[in-house]
Amino acid sequence: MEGALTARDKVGVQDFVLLDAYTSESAFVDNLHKRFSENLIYTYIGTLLVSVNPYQELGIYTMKQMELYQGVNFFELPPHIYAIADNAYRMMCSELNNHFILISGESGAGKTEASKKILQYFAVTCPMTESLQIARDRLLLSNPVLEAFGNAKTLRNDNSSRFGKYMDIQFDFKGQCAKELSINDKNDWKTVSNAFAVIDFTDEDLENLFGIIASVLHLGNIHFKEDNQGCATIPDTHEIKWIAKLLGVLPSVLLDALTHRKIEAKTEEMICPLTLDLSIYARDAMAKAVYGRTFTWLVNKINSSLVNKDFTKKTVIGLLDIYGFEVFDKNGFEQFCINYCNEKLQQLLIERTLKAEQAEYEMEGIEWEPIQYFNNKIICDLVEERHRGIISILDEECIRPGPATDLSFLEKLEEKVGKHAHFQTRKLAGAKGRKRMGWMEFRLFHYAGEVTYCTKGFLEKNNDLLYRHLKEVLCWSKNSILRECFHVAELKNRRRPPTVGTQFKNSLSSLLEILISKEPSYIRCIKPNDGKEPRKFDELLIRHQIKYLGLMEHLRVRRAGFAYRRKYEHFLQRYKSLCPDTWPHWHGRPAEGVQRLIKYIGYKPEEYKLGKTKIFIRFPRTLFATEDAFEFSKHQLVGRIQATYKSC
Ligand code: AOV
Ligand code: MG
Repeated sequence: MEGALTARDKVGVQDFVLLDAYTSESAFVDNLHKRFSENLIYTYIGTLLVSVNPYQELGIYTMKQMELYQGVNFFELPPHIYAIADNAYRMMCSELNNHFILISGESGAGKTEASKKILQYFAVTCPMTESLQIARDRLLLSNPVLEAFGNAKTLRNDNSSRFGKYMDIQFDFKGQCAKELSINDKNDWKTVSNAFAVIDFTDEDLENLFGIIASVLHLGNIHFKEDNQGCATIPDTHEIKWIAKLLGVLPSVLLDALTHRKIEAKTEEMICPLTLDLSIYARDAMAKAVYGRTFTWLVNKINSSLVNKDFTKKTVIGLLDIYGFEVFDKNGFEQFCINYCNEKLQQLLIERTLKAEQAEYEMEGIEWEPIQYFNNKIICDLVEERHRGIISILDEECIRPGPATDLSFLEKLEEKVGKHAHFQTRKLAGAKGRKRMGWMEFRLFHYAGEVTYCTKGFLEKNNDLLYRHLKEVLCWSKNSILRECFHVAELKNRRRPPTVGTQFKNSLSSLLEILISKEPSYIRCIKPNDGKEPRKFDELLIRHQIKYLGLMEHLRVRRAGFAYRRKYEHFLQRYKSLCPDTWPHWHGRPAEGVQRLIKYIGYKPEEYKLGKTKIFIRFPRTLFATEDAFEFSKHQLVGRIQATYKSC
């Protein structure tokens, strides 16, 4: 009917590939907005899922929904995170290869929630043997435990992940029976303590663990004073006594280690007092080392409780929920690391998406025009290149003899990478209407936008050295967790441990190695507003995220070649009712059936190409028309069946 609103006008299209004005960012935003207003938070770009945080419970994660999506072809149902999970699972089963689901987006966009939904979906819908159920419960319960220790409230998110989490979900093909599971991931104390019991923690473990956490809190309360010689003292030893008791060390030894430093000359050891600043540094370094290593211990402990030896075939779906791109008013070393990590993941996405697309056309023998895109490798190199990148420059500044400061590091940066197209020095800042930079700042042009970093604290955070004296105290602690975290062997090792920046770079590179060997699925999360409010669609904020998530680029890539591709079998299965030759059964080769079918419904040569195993459709309108015809024929069929039934 002319003039009437179609469903598409009201709720938008469920796949951006189907947008007529697909190059227009406004059309993209408009489609997202329409859907968001209807509480439709999920939209596809091909097989990539775009998700907008609703900041409210929508009732779309029920058992019923899980059942609905189980084993159903990807495009047959409205977009959902369950479809992504199910698709990855089915591909893994049919191709017997490993997959990973990468969830990205800025802080508060809904990444952690998305990863939990996927985990729950697998837990509920995947076949399980008895012994696997135990492993599954442990995996699910590791979430609240890790969140209790690894998350924090930030300006952007009340439950912000401060650690990157990658987990492999292993699947066993022997099992048959999925049981319902009650899932409670509320981050409250009861859940956490319950979870501890399931993941094999003894009472002693817990006592030691909480002793450590309490000691870190008490460490923050220690105050130093300066004596007449400029040396640090601790006038009130009340806190020291508590910490010593909690950690199982002698109070006098701890006090000594917080205010003195051991220096080794060739054959002898000298003890010299620390200044006020150095004592504060030592205290903070101790708190960080104790908390950091205990967290690593916790992760290892959980991992060992998850090891399952019962698998016949081990294929996995990896789930990566990582801290999102962060821009605050003041950005320090932590934001620098987080944003570098996001830069690397973006690179992976670009390479994998474009490469995969290109490889598929090649494999299927289809010609296509390569597409221009911004490859952010140049920014990754700026940060991580050996000897020349920012991390290397920072490391050099940390180890070189002589006085090095955050400012001298900044000067080195300006000298060595000052002319880089993605770096801006203080001197150039303010030009061309850009915001002026502060005295200690530099600016990076990330793929996601510009971020101004303040170098204050960079050296100290990168060094993060725990004085030997304090290490000794911790090695001899009576707390068994701490003894596992701090080994005496470490004291004998005179080599400097790698800096925090380098450790981060290395762990990122091993993560990427794991990911590169697996088949990817992507979920891109968008935060609709800064106020954590439901139903509020802040267009400016969303446009910015669309840009830096590279969604328009991704869409262009999907559209540059062919909007849709489908295996001959699947295409035929869905649309066979449209052609008398193929309905109700086609006994020949599927490719031939598809040829008959599209000839019958009148596809023009420029509208499609036939690959080796798939049909490629260039324009969405072609698919629309086919889909509409299919819907129409379905109603007729139903009508016919009803009519027959009535006449009986
Ligand atoms: P993040 O993981 O992307 O941020 P979260 O997943 O923690 O963000 O989401 C932030 C908050 O948004 C959650 O605590 C929920 O209140 C709400 N939320 C997110 N997704 C949904 C959903 N699908 N349905 C309902 N509410 C949702 V960070 O870890 O800070 O980068 O570092
Ligand atoms: Mg998170």
